[in-house]
Amino acid sequence: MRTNKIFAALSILFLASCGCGNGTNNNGQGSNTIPDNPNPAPPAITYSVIKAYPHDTSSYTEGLFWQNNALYESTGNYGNSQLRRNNLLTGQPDKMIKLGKEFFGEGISLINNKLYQLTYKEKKVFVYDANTFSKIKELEWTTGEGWGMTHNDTELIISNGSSNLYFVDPETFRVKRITGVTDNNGPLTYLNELEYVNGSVYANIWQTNTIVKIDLVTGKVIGKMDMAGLLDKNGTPKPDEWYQDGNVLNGIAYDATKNSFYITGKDWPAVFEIKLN
Ligand SMILES: [Ca+2]
Repeated sequence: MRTNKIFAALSILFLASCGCGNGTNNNGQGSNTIPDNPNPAPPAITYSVIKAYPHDTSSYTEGLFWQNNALYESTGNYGNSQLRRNNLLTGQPDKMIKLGKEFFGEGISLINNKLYQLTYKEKKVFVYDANTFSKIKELEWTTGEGWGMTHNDTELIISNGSSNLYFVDPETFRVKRITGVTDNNGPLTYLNELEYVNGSVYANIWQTNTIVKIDLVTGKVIGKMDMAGLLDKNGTPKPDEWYQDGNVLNGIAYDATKNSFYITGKDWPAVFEIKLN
């Protein structure tokens, strides 16, 4: 018995000295130590609004990009999902097709003269001829939901509501690699509409007024754009309830010729041309 008591006493001493109990912080550092922040908050990216263009207020924007002097748009909601090629000046499409009412349109991208359109929960990806909008084939997206899409030189880049970006072979739709996106608070979820520009991806964060710039090598957020009040400041104010109904910021397109971005949201009355400062 004496041996056991000594052993128990030594055990308590050991636990107290090594700090193995539940009261110790996880990084093994003393509670009075303030560690250097290895991942500071990303810097703000400021912008200037150049011009406002009309946007169809029945377009629940889920995908947006600029190419061939037109604004390509995918819209969501069951029964009102479309693929559109819009005239920037009028907001109206010169080409448009409607999806079946059982499909909710999501991200779009154009690569190798083919247009790809994700669907939200239906796991279908529609592939169209970029000129005629005639459907070439259907593919499957089974890695969660379909949210945003853009592309680099050879790969489609897809978001699904998580903190990951998926790099996908356009022909096979196989996921080639995954990049986890983090900011100073850790993994950044709800990455939504995407836009690839010169090695970075800009992403809308769902249900916020924030667009982040992501370094695709590290997955780190390297800049943050605060788009709060964009409609209000530019003459089309909306009450808070309107945004709470889901009409949130969502839609980033990049026009390399002008070095401008076009920014809109779900059912918004305007598309804003902005330039980064
Ligand atoms: Ca986009």
